[in-house]
Amino acid sequence: MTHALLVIDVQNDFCPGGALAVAQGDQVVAPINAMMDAFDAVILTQDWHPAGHSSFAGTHPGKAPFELIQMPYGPQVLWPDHCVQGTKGAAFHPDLRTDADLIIRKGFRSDIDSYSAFFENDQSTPTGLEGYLNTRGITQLTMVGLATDFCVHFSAVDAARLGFDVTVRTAACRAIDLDGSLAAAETAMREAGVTLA
Ligand code: VGL
Ligand code: ZN
Repeated sequence: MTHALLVIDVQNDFCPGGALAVAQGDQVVAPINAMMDAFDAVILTQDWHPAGHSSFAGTHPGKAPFELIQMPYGPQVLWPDHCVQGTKGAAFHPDLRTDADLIIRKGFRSDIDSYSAFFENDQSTPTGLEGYLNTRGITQLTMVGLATDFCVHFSAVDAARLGFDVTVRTAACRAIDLDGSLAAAETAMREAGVTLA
């Protein structure tokens, strides 16, 4: 059994002072760092958008952050512009250990967002992570990071559907919690067979 820790989007823009700050987002850093040595592999994800990304409210004149729009692939929340490639906001929190095996970037296509570390928001364009995990014989995944109700949630559900044994360690996650999104995410994860611990 090969067990990986998947650390989702622990980046400056999701921490206090960042463009899309998650309350207490920085508080996940210490517990995540302390967990890393217990795993066979550590993988970090990095939200990595080009300027003018279609998920940014600033890209849509007259639209405000957190409004919902319809994209060809379905509904999309508009976010404050965040995690622009190469900026300080896109960098990992300065205290996060980055001695990981793999860093996988997502959200780099202008016209599609990617919450999940496995598939973009059309639920069909792969990031390549599944192949990496399978090639390395990784069958168990523990997930931590930001945000519980978006990128952790969609990554966990996709991983469970792909047949991985998935646990989300909620003490090392924090949520955006938009209109009940945290409760909905917890229900969806449990229904997909994810263990919340
Ligand atoms: C995320 C919204 C937009 C996340 C990323 O990491 O949960 N949320 N981009
Ligand atoms: Zn994003």
